[in-house]
Amino acid sequence: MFKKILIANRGEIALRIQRACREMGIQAVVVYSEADREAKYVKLADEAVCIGPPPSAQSYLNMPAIIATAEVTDAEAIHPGYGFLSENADFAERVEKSGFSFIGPTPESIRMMGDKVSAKQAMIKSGVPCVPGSEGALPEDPKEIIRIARTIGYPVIIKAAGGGGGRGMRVVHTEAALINAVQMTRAEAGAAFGNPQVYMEKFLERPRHVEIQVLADTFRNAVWLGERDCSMQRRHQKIIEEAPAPGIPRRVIEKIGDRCAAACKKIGYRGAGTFEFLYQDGEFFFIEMNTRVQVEHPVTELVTGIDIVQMQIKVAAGEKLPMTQRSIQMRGHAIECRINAEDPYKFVPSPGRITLWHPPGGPGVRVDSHVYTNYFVPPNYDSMIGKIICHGDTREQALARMRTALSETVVEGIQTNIPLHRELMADAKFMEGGTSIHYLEGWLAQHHR
Ligand code: MV4
Repeated sequence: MFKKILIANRGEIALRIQRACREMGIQAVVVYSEADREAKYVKLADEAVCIGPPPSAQSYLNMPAIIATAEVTDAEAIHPGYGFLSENADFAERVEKSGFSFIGPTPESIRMMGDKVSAKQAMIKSGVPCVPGSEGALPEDPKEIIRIARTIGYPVIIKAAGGGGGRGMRVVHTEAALINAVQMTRAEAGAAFGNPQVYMEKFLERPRHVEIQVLADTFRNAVWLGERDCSMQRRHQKIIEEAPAPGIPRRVIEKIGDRCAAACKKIGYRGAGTFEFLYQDGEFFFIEMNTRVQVEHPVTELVTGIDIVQMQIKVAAGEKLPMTQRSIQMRGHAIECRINAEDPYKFVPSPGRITLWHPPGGPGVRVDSHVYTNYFVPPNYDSMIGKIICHGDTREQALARMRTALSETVVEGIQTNIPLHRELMADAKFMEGGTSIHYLEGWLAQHHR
């Protein structure tokens, strides 16, 4: 096992990774920007090195500074967390070429999944069901494109191969609008991602976003750890996630989970990963794969009892996965509310000093946060300041615990989205379960315009 790991991230995930290290007896080195000097995880780390000014381009995205820090501190591995360099194949490659272990998949896997066309082709080959669409990238010939769209049937969606997470997409309802939409998406994709390739899919009108968590080791063992429903989102920013996904038959989930684990074995995947699906009318359709630990991993940890970050570290160190699929049992229900420093209804960021931080507690309540009373939320990064995750025997109990947790939570000095969460936890449709990816935006238009 590694003796020392460098954490190339900030905020709550930097603290989360540090806790995994501590439990495993591993020394933790953190890198931080000038804006994060007073962060708790910086004070708690075994070693901390300032790598640059507040803008991420000069700190958390500064590959030479991060790799140089690993060298001078004698770290053996680098954990990238989520965001920043976590899905950058070139970074993973440079880390490994410099003699360190990258705590994540191989650069080849990251590259394959970063290109949404090659990701989808790999999934089709591995038996994972995908949204009906073009076989690979769209050809140049407009006649061919029109023919493909007729075969799929309107509405269709044009997506950039280099996009993902909602960037570089266009919905097309009629043949008259098709060619222009393809050209526009190509031009934008070329400028934004340096890759003008686009592909076409049937546009699903009211899907849910349900994802499967996987873990794989370097011996071609792979398991899936259940699903998460992440449909409650606004502008591709998730705000509530839960496990299991309400109302989906277990046999349907089991079939898709087994396909995901089989795909990992087939492509030689290593580490933690997430298969993103759209779920509509009882069917799963693969859209993308994320090759990092995700913000919402705690809901899976609470229902499986498996520490996903520790597993990432173990398999990166060349250890075998300690569990088999049969040994994994799902227990109860977990819900996560992301706490953001922002106006709860206008979503304008609200950085500044937190004058009072009073987190919730009690049975089945977990708080993953790096903030404290007198902490200054810097304006330079994502507005998420923490997560409240509640577990219960049933969804109703998890929800009741979340309502209590939110009622106990006090954050003063900045605005947060806690009032929004309090309303949603008492919303009849949310309480019923199974709302689509469009629910929150419709709800906001109705309740807060
Ligand atoms: C789709 C879709 C409907 N049909 N693909 C948006 C983010 C990216 N991961 C894929 N996305 C979508 N792809 C087809 N064929 C609708 C979305 C989508 C969405 C997906 C997941 C979560 C939130 C979303 C919000 C708007 C659109």
